[in-house]
Amino acid sequence: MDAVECAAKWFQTSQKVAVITGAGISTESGIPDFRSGEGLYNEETEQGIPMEDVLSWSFFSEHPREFYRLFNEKLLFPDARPNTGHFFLKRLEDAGHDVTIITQNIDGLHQKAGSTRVLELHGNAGKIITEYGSEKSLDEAVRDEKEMRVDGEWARPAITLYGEALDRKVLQESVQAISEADILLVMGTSLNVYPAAGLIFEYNGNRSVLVNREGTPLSDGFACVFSRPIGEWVEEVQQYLDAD
Ligand code: CNA
Repeated sequence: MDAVECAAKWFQTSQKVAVITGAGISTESGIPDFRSGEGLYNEETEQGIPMEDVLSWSFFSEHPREFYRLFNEKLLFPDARPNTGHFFLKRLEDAGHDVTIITQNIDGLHQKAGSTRVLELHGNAGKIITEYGSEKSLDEAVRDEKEMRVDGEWARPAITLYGEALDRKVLQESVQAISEADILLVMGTSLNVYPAAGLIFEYNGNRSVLVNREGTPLSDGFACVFSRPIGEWVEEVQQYLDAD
């Protein structure tokens, strides 16, 4: 079935919607993803270290100055606004669906769009964690290129770095939402990063939809695949729903 028609039809008869999103849902807000042609992974530091290695625990602990410089420069987009894709998910919620968004993104744009149930697998770049474990807004931190501090306490960005474990509670809630979902919608992810990518196997139904510009290693397992920009898919699904 066509990936617009199948999704639109399934939304009409699905109460519980689980959505897995990745960096591709935010590119239309001007935030680069990692693996597209213009993505961040094609960039490297002045010393030739690829961005993927920069975002690791080992790089952070060994080169905090360089880490903070790149974090400030490449990962913070305080002015980015949600786009059609984020707002579409909020509209599903407004229409009465029970929507859980499981996101790999650290940009907070689902919340800015108004979605209320957002599980952040890799944390949030707009937050920090202090030395003694309290979570605060990044705005409260005094930061320079070398480090972050809040009220004298050392702090770090509240994001999961490569080499670090994901938050167990967030992971458990994600598994539960996906396993109970009537429909699984996956948007803007290359399905390359685990354990996030492996969450699709928790889905028990046959209403799975992938909306991603490029093919992924797991695309064949989806019932419907749309291989164009998310904005186009949303527009076409919306037209279908409005016409009904
Ligand atoms: P990725 O590996 O960069 O994949 C993104 C996918 O989205 C690619 O396959 C693209 O083809 C696709 N894509 C890009 N734009 C569009 C579009 N407009 N419509 C449809 N498809 C599109 O990113 P993943 O999320 O899969 O990788 C996981 C990493 C990326 C996570 O750890 C994130 O934290 C990290 N990341 C997050 C952000 C963010 O928060 N916005 C930005 C960059 C990287």
